[in-house]
Amino acid sequence: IKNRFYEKASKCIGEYQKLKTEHADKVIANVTIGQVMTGMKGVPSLITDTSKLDANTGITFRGYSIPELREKLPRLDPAGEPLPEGLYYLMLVGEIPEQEDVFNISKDWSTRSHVPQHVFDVIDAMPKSARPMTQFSAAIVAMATESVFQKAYRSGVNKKYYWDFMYDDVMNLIARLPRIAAYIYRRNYFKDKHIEPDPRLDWAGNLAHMMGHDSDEVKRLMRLYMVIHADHEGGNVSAHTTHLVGSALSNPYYALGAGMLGLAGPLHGYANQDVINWIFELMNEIGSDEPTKEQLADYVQKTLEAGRVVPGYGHAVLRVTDPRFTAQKEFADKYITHDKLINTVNNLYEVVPPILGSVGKISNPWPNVDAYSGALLYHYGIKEYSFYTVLFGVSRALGVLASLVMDRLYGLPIERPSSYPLKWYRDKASGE
Ligand code: AMX
Repeated sequence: IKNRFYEKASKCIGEYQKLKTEHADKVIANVTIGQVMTGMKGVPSLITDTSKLDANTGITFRGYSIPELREKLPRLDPAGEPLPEGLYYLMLVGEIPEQEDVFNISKDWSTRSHVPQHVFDVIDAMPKSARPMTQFSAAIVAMATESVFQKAYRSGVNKKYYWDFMYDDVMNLIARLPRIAAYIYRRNYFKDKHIEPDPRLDWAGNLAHMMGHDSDEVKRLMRLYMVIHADHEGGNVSAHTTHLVGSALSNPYYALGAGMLGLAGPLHGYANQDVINWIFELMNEIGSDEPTKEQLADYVQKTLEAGRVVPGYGHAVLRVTDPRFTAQKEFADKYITHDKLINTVNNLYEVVPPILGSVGKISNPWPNVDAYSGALLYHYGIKEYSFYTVLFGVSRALGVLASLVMDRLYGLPIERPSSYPLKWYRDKASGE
């Protein structure tokens, strides 16, 4: 895969250089004060090849939508879900892999999956009350002792080989994340009764196994979960942070650690636990685990009146129901017959959008990925929802780290946009 990646991606180095030198003055967009004041939305300023988000059709990975990926990517069992190893290959190389390529990545990651003892020691040094994302990001940063990229840089390696060392770091890091995540899970919720990896299992299957959820059903869900959360183009907080920190030539352990801390925020990845928390809060307040649509509507209104957001709804780019939500709903419709939490999530899908739509200022009233994921995990017995963002993080690493290898191959520079005092914008607005 490394050779195939280089063969394909190195062709783009010339293209990048040509754009940089021959077309540097070409204007591609105007920036408005509105864009600056609303989080730089829609300002084209990043290069990300792994995936692209369209406001009206959702995410595509190298041109393939989620339904297409669920059909085309290799899987273990014809009726099952695709293996995330295949998605990683697609993001990196740009082609749908063969079954053999995917098994090779599984084997490669399995051989690279040993986590150094000091990383577990760092986790164990924290109180169990430390949030799982605090433990997860600290463990990732602690693993920077292993960085071959950092060693190579310090020994003076030529910059044209950076990508090669980055590639190895990234493969090691991805291989070890399931072990770290499962360790935190078993530490926090199962009294430190840890489970060793099974080298015969695939990457996502092994994560479910090490968490102590060994059924085929959970492994199937975990594969779907790891595929749909892997990437969402370059501008979201976790992807952009990883890219930005990497642009200073920080090692990928630092870059991903920083990205994960961004993912931990409630407007981003924390929303997946917030949704479940909010649903239990509403069931508790209403006094029923099967609230009616009227009761749900009242509670949504109450949430808005309290100046809170309705978690799992809205998006910075999307203007339709998130296809990642739809993929999970289809999964639930296929495999789950009656579950009160899932029923409530489905009822909220009917109730919430018209209410948010009527507020006026909310750009997108439709559900995002986080509106469904927690209910599925909960149904299959992964009930510790304060852990859910870690699962999002394990998956998100696939996309942001594939991009980081490409960043170093293209030789992207340190990122450094300009900032001005508020007065400067005020002066611009009044034409001064
Ligand atoms: N509930 C209530 N209000 C909402 C809302 C929601 N679900 N979504 C947006 N709004 C509000 C915003 O808070 C903002 O209010 P303000 O003007 O008073 O500050 C206003 O509507 C305009 O915001 P926007 O342009 O529609 O959205 P945005 O691009 O600024 O933010 C997002 C996008 C996702 C942060 C926002 O929709 C939100 O907070 N959603 C709930 C949290 C959530 O589900 N996050 C997960 C997103 C997916 C992910 O990254 N995992």
